[in-house]
Amino acid sequence: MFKVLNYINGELIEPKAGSFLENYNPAEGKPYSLVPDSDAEDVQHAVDAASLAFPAWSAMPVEKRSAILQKIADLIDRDLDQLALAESIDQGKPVKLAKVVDIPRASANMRFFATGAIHFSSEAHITGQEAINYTTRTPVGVVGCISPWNLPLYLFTWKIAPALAAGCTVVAKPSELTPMTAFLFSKLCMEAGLPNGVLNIVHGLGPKAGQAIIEHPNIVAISFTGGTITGKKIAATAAPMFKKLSLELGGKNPNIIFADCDFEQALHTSIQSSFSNQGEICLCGSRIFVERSMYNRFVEEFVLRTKKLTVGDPNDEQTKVGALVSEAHMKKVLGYIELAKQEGGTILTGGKQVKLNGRCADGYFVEPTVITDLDAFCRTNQEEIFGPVVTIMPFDTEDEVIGYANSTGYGLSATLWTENLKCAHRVAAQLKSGIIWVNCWLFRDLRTPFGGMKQSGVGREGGWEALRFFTEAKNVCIKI
Ligand code: TXE
Repeated sequence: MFKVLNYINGELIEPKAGSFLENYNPAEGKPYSLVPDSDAEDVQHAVDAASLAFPAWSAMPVEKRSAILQKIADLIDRDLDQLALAESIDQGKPVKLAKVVDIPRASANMRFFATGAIHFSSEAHITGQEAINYTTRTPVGVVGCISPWNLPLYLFTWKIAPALAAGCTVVAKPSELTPMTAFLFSKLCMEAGLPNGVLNIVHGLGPKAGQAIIEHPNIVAISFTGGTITGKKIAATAAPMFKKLSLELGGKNPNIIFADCDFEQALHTSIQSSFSNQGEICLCGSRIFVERSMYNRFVEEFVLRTKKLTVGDPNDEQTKVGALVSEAHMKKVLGYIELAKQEGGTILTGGKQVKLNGRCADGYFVEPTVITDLDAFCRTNQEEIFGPVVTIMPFDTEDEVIGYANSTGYGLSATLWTENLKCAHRVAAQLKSGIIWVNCWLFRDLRTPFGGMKQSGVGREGGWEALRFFTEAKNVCIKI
């Protein structure tokens, strides 16, 4: 079977212990490749390589660093079709989605931070007639980047691009469930002439290879995206070691629809924000709140359109909903649908596993599911499901819906639909979420800070925030 390899010190190599895990194609429910089951020894090798590479990479003129990273972006664009297919086979998403979202956003990440670093500047503060302060920002050193399985190359590059652009060297671990695009990416790095040891990709399990990265004393900063429970473990290990931490965790995002909205636009986008990538995006709006005067109309249309979404083979152009990432995850999602029933929910459409024919007969497909008649505080509406499952609830007043929206432990994103400008500003100001989208969803400007409040994480990624995270500030104060 095809073997994914680690990328350490510029070479593609097997893990030292020679052990591999099976990598599944979730649309077929079968293993299709092997992925290294790396351990602390492999991580040590990667840290050694990254430490050795750090002085030259951090001292390299930023324009030269930038040119290498931009070359990688060009190569991602060149290999768009191959990367999109690989991402789909690993993750279960429709190839078409990977082609228009995941892979283009991955090359955009590389290009944005590569060029951003050229314009990154530090500050000076003049203290009246008394002193001049200037701040230097230098790359922190060897950093760890750990990424999840839902948007594999997109989130992998989201972490490593600012780190590399800032002048850090990196030990990275993609999710063991979706290693293929990171493996292909390592080949692109070699082709682009990235110096040996600057980026090291160690594949393997979270509690083994991932934990070894978190615990390693020479890794001084950790950027992690994944589940909130994993985030807690990482913080518990890294905080007492005084590592810099950026944690981008789960969400249970409200999608608030006021009766004065542009109905068609709200409906169309809400279908996307509910079911894109099988609902496996931390920014999906999984709790829809609709103003009561429009509730019945919205629910009726929403269910009609949900029923039209084709669940199918990710290779098929018509497919809108592909496979969930793993059998375990599918069981978790189906378990939440059962919980919703026990809590008194009504399943208006969906609710079951989908059995397809042909090559996808054993795949992990779940019907897009719409649930009503639940209150905002039940477990179904408080816990992250991370699948093609949404609940819809009515509300009467602004204060009431703000209360519902803010009632979970999460605070990643929120979406608002209204044509009333004052209402939009008023409600946005009161929502406890890191991003509020008004009359849109998943719109991205890479210059903006990105991250969550409450249990959705700490730190902000994106723009200068990310470049700052990977640098250390020093202030020099000169008395005049
Ligand atoms: O992710 P994990 P899981 C949510 C979603 C999902 C839940 C759990 O609700 O159902 O999290 O998903 C690595 N030290 N999100 O368990 O484990 C792991 O190998 C270091 C939201 O599959 O958090 C992988 O590379 N690393 C999310 C990465 O962490 C460890 C996206 C994420 O996996 C580790 C994914 C450890 N001890 C899931 N344990 C989002 N915010 O987008 C695991 N890992």
